Amino acid sequence: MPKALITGITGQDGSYLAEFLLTQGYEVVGMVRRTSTVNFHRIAEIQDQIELVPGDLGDQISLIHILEQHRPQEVYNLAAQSFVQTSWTQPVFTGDVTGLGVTRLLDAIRIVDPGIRFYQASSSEMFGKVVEVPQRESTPFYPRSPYGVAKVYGHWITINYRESYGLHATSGILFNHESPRRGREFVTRKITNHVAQIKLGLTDELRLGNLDAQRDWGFAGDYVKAMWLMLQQDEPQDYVVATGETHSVEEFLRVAFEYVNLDWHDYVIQDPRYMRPAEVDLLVGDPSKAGANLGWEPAVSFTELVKMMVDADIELLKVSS
Ligand code: NAP
Ligand code: F7E
Repeated sequence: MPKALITGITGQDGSYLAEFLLTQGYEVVGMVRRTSTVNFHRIAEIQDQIELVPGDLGDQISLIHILEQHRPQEVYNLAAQSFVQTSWTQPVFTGDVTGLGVTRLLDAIRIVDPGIRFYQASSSEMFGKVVEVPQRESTPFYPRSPYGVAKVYGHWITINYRESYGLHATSGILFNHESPRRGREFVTRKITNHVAQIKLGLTDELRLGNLDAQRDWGFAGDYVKAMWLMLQQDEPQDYVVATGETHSVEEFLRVAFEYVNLDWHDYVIQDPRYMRPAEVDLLVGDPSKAGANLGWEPAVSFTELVKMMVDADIELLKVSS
């Protein structure tokens, strides 16, 4: 039975990837960091089918021990300080975990077993102030936040370990992907959570920042399959994973509110607290390489994604109220 280690298993993508790998017959080991309160809600349903081990991307000894003890054939590095806004208030921490953490893990692999196949969660935030539309694997990077800068470092150190030590190390340059398990601080989930609250009479306002930003939003459940496909290839290569469509925050708002027969103009307040020091205005990926080499394509459309998230948030609030 193949064995995979997932860092960031308690996050959105980690939980979907763990479920997917279980369906592929994998033994799944998840690295979790010590927290004062247990945060296993996303993996609660599969907790008895996976093994959770303590570790932290900031602590290289823990990474070496985990690899030595569990001997995975594949490592998926999904752990990161992943919230762009927080990266301005915690830029050094973000650089340490999201950037240097990749080196710690790659070097642990080099020391323990250089035959391990490695996946790095790179990001469309590396394209930032875009120099080409749509963005593809060859598009130059121009990150616009400490998070984006840290991801560029993680991306290049992955390439460097591949070229220096011959590791099967690849990066998926994933564009925004969302789901009912998305953290509530990200704009899509913030919107669908508030639409549900407003619909159920629990609040009457939604405070947001820049409504003009455009993103290429897909469904996380589709995107984790691309991660796995990348590690099944003989030759390690980097891939853009995206839908090829872009939509503004305002459009997301409109579709979400219209779905429950409300007009977003009646509830949304623009609040400078949610504006960013530097914005990424337009992201749209070209996933044709992933289509051609991996046979990957997204299954869930933009409108289906918005409706899925609104439905799930209404259901969640009904159950908890
Ligand atoms: P997420 O929900 O924020 O999950 C992040 C995970 O990283 C959590 O499990 C978190 O653990 C863990 N983590 C944070 N700091 C850690 C540390 N020092 N040591 C060990 N674990 C740590 O993120 P996501 O949306 O699933 O994204 C997964 C990865 O893809 C991230 O690297 C993200 O930057 C990247 N990415 C995401 C997107 C997207 O649109 N979702 C797009 C491109 C790239 P706790 O639960 O303990 O906090
Ligand atoms: O912002 C705007 C905000 O925080 C999207 C992460 O997964 O995807 C994610 O990063 C847009 C931005 O995601 C609010 O200014 C307006 O333009 O949902 P977000 P993100 O910054 O695109 C990439 C690919 C990653 O790699 C990251 O890890 O929405 N926006 N008003 C707002 N954003 C938030 N969060 N909150 C607002 O109130």
